[in-house]
Amino acid sequence: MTPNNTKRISKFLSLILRHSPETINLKLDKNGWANVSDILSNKKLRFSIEELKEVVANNDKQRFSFNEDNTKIRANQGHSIRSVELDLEPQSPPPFLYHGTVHKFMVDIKKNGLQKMNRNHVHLSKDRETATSVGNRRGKAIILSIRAQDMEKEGFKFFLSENKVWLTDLVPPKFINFK
Ligand code: HQG
Repeated sequence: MTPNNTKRISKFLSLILRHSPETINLKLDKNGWANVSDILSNKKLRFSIEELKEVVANNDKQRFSFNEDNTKIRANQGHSIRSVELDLEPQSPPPFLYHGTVHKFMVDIKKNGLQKMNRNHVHLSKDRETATSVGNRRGKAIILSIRAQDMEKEGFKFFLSENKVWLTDLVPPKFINFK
């Protein structure tokens, strides 16, 4: 498969598994799983099971997972569909986690903390490098460090997605080191 084809399928999967399954009349269960057969029979973008497996295996951020017998697939994180519940166990975070953002959001973040915005969680990275590439999607990255363990001590829950993105519901400003 060409890199272009791989990217097209990956973007299509993000669309239908994270945001708009209705685009192809796809049904997700409450944990975000879809039937592989329903995806393969869609009319918008045709690909084979072999191509789908290749995209999932080689995806740069490991965005998607199959169930044990490869009959179901879901996105590991990044959903905007409010009804999808990933059903992850809370995990203890490291002392610090990182979030890459850009200047234009800083006034709001200082006032309201990190919010989920359109997604189901605030996404945090375990290292500055990853946070930098997340922030750079939107301009010149500003990296915020988050006192994650202190948050946990105050009762905030953290989840680690299958592809190692840290997820939480809200980061109040008092846990963010702005400089
Ligand atoms: C910002 C990608 C104003 C926040 C990445 C971010 C990640 C606020 C944007 C994953 C705010 C939301 C998620 C507030 C947060 N006021 N702006 N109070 N709180 N923001 O895309 O973390 O390629 O939903 O800083 O790698 O950028 O899609 O979140 O800039 O893992 O797989 O609002 O998406 O992965 O943007 O990225 P997003 P994100 P994929």
